Amino acid sequence: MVNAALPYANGSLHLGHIAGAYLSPDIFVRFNRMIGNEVMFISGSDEYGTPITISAEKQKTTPEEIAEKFHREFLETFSSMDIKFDFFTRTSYQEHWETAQEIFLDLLGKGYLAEKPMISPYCAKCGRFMPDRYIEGTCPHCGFKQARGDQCDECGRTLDPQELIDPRCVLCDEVPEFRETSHFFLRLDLFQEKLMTWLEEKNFWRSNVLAFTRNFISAGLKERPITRDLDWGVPIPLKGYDHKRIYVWFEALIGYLSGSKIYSEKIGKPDYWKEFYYDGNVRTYYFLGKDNIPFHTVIWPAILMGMGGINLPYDVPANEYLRFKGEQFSKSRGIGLTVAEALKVIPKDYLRFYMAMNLPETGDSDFTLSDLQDKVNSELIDKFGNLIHRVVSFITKNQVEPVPGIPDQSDLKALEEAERRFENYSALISKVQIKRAFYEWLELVKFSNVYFNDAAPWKLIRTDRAKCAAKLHTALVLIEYLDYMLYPYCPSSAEKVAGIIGPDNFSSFVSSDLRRPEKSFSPVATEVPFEKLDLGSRNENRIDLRVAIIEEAVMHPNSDHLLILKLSLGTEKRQIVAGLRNHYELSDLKGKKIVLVANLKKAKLRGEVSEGMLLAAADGEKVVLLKPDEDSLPGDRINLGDLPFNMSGQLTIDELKGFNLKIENVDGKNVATATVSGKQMTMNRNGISISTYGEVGTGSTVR
Ligand code: B3M
Ligand code: ZN
Repeated sequence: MVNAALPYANGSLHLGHIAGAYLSPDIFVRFNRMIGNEVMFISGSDEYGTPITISAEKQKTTPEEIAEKFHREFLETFSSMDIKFDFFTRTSYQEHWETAQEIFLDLLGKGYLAEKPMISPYCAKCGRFMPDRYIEGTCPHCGFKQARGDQCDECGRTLDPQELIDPRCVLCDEVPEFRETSHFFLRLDLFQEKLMTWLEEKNFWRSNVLAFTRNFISAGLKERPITRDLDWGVPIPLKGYDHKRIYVWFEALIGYLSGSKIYSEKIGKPDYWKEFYYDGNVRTYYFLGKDNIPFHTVIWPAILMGMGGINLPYDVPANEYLRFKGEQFSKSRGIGLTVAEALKVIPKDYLRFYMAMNLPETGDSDFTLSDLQDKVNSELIDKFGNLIHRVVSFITKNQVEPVPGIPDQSDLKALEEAERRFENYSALISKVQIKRAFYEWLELVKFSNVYFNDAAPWKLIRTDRAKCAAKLHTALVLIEYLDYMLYPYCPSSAEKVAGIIGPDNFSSFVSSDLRRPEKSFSPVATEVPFEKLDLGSRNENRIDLRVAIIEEAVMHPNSDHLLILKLSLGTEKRQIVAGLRNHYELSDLKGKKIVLVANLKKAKLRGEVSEGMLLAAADGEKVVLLKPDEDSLPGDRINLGDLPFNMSGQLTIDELKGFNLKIENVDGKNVATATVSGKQMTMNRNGISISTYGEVGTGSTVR
């Protein structure tokens, strides 16, 4: 049973998600099926919880819309990467609600849930209890003004809404009261002993997972609230709890179970899921990023123990983080690539190949486009692709039929080495050491190149045709081993190679097949199986330019020439501080579309947060805002020439100045330009250049 963490349906998946929780299980599942094991592979959209409701608010839409949009997008994203679940469920399915509610009542009936009073923020104007996240105020630790009731995004500390200074309701700005309300708690404390005993058998777990879990439990398990004041979530199956819902981190975990039930129904075997959850011989794996560890090694096992008689997690191989040039992937801060953005320039199997070689299994790892290009070209293409090309083109050019002969020393050594590498590889993947297993493949690729060079068929062809045919046959057997080992990592490339060296399909493969020296091949002439990767000139466009719309403009309280502007970037809200007071009336700014540098380091100007900088042209006396084209929408990306923003993270003001932004006259029109790698490029949205609101002299600087 293989489960992968249910991603929140509130944002696009980026390569950090894939390397963190989804590529490894796909490789693990493909491998297990290849050697004949029976697997069920489940994941799905996690649609509830405040991440979705907050996104909905920001985008002035509904949580349903957000969840629907990203659930669809996830299905496309995973299939675009050949990540194939048996079923990708979603927590808004009725069957999921029912399963979660059954378990809730089961645990309640067994005394594993307790109802207790709790102090919660109540907003008189909104007329209801507010979730912690909906209370904003000044952080008592760092003074950040937009701290939230559950966590301060500035200093990262978890908070209780009562700690906030000047707390306000984010929806209506009212000061909340703190009233008593009642919630259900999971009695985690009752499972302390059983969990500690269960952990004793987990000495094969990854050390960071085991250490984190042991610390978490030995710190003493307390009862944990599992209901919240929310309208968006799975309803509580009891009377009198209208504005309350089951907490996302209780019901989402149940999504694995409900997903396997729905899948079993879909394939017409309604009880199939029971074979995976009640048969003690079945191993259950949970793949996730490290921030989800305690939910899967403490909370979920406790729920399962409470249910009784159902399989507990066998292994929870959590990965660490993938970083992009040293910074953690983050969509909102424009660091790293979404899957869709990466696939625009890199074929899926090259992404899978590089991420598999670079999996953050025991520590964070770095992802850079140049390293990807080097590794793919040197390991996959030059070594493996080239070997196939040389062997197959020699056979087809010389019309030699590769047939097994009497193996000599080097042939026996070759078959023995292939078997040895395959066994190591199998043992490593079975222990979920996906990256290390891949290096066994790389070693066998190198060995196979040496074998072919030493065999020197181009000499044998003249002196001993039979021996030549035998050498070529052994070379093809080596390539077949390599292709089977590659299949879990790069399935579509492996299938392509299977088509070149001789028709085969991977679903029927069992390792004993490889010891079929009588195996016949029918290689077909082909161009080199893989195209070299050339990501072109290094894209040095490090400016994340976006269209933004000014929703609000007010005077800065502590300055006479600064303004505070509240912007919308479509899915995001930003506040910036701008020195426009002497150039624009406030009323003239509201509703204006502007050009924003979105990846500037966050700054504080006279005590007010500024997340980014708007661009305007200045020619001495006038300051005129840059003007995106009529059809542009907030959030649209603005490129420099044909160079999109290269997702390389944040920029300082000085680095921005280095791009020498200025107004140039292009085809009779004054437009905004920037200099990248020595070339002057026009700012444009889909080819439409960026002009200015009103006249300004050619050569004016833009800042
Ligand atoms: N959605 C957190 C996350 O997306 C949460 C995982 C649920 S797994 C049941 O990282
Ligand atoms: Zn309110």
